[in-house]
Amino acid sequence: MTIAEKIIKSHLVSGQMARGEEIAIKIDQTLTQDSTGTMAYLQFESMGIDRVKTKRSLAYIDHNMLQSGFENADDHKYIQTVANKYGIYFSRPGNGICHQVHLERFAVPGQTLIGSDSHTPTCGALGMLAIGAGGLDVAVAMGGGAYYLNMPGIFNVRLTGRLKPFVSAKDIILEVLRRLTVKGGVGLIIEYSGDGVETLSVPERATITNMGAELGATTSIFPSDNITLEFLKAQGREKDFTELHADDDAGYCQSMEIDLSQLEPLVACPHSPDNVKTVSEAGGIKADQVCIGSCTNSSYQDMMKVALMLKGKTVHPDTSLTISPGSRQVLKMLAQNGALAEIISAGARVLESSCGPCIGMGQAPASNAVSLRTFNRNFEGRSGTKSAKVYLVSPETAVASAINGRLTDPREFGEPVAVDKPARFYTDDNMIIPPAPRGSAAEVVRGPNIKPFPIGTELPEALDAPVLLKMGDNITTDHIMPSNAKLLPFRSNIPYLSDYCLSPIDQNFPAAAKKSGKCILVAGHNYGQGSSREHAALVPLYLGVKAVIAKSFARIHMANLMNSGILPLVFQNENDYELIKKDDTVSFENLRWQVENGEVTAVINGRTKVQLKIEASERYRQILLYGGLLNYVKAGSGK
Ligand code: MIC
Ligand code: SF4
Repeated sequence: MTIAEKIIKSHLVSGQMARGEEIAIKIDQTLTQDSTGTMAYLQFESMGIDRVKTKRSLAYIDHNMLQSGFENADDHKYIQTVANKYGIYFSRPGNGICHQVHLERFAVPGQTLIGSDSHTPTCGALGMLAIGAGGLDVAVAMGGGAYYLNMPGIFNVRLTGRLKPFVSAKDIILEVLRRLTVKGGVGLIIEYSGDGVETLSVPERATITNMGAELGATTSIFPSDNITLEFLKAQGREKDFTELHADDDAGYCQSMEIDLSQLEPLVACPHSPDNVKTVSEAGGIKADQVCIGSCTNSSYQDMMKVALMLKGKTVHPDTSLTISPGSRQVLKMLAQNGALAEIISAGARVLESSCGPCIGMGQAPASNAVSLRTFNRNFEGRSGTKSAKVYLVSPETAVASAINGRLTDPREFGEPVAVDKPARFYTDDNMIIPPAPRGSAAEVVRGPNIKPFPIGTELPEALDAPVLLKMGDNITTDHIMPSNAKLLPFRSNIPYLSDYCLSPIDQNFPAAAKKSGKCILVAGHNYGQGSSREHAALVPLYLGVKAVIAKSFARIHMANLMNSGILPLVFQNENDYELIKKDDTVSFENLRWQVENGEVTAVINGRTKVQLKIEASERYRQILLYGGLLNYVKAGSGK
């Protein structure tokens, strides 16, 4: 068996472990962050369960850190008090980015984790089966419900050789993205093996598993070996260690090999993480801004490399350099050993340990600016500036470029820097607040920004609605429900967000949808890639979107649509995409029966028939009949 199969087998609640079959697995741990957490906890509360039933559940505050009004602070208070009441550990603002802190302090090899954030697979670096999901799926798991997914294929990436100086883990995952594209991982778990694995530290492995999300993969996973043990020991957690390897005769659905010694520094060019070139091919583009941090590249080792490269240098006068260490553990260690002083002396702008510029919470670049970032997503407009061009690079490339003021191959930089793995990390969990003991009185505080969320209604027998938008391939959840410093404070306020839904594609869509009261969306391939935000389903639900007809869907978004009771319909014949135009009327008859059977006929303008299908299990088709997962669970079907 592969590593992933071993973990799935030991957690299997129902189903056959055959590729594509629906399986249900028991979840050991959950995590939420604040921008998806408020919805997840509101949904959890509405399920009427008195305490979480997982081994460990964590609520992090790391996204909405700019408190420019009362809204974010209200959300923090709500999450802190709800966590306290229901048995959830609370990681305070300032303690760090959820994935980095979870890797340091909580991830356990061989266990399962789901998180309401698409980069939850980061903890796969420690041999954990870690999956990103919508908030409602996480709420159900907190309540002790299993997590349902289609058994993925297991794709083997064999790493051989050793990285050359100035080439780093980021370049490995950019190479995987170059080869597989942002759709290449759909329906797959990416499992790493080969002697190259032993040359990579846990934080390096985490950069790779983190950005596996950009492949559309269900998750990515590394073996749990001596390197894992060493890391856990240094975190004072050796008791959490179990060894995990694939069997020699493990069967993979596909495989590919990467010789690490052949790699060179790479860059993902605008506006997609798979638009990968070598740094030298991309040329010496002028860099207006360089941002180092995010859940992809903000570990102690990354930051130490950055500090050593910056030592004695000054940032180029035309370039702004920001640095956000991934956790308080990292920041404190940099402060203690003097590295922070080097970073400050070089002229970097040091931000707090949080997502920051990665989710457009500050540091929006200037008009038409080029921003080089060590992050994982460079979708258009995500930085907060629509005309900005974001390039994704390694920390080494980022520093070399910040000093030169233009995209620079770090191998031109001078002597390579070496960072030792710390024998002992600074481990003080005093910013993690344990929940109130069972049975004690605990009050949940709800500020005025916390608004009720929409709930779907039973699927009707017949439906007709206009097509208000026709879109192309690879529409991201950043298009569907944009996030930036102005909108993130309203993640608990669906009515407010609804005025911005799909606005990067058509500014008039929200008003048109409200006027029409019901509508249908049409899209190409990979609709809903990117973030796990269920706002990209809840807001359309609020606006009356009844169905999305697409060539294909991204995994988490499709689950979020179904959980909200919105039909995700796939063309049986891709070319039929041409038969539907904006403003056409689409009608369905006998809809409940058709959805139950997974095949749906749509009639366009009362004339043309288009054959569609629902690529989901029988259980999900039932959920659609109920008008969403919450109704289904409340009806007693949801275990
Ligand atoms: C992201 O990177 O897009 C986010 C913000 O972390 C999201 C979650 C969200 O939209 O709140 C994610 O990746 O799931
Ligand atoms: Fe935060 Fe960015 Fe990571 Fe999302 S991708 S969790 S916004 S650091």
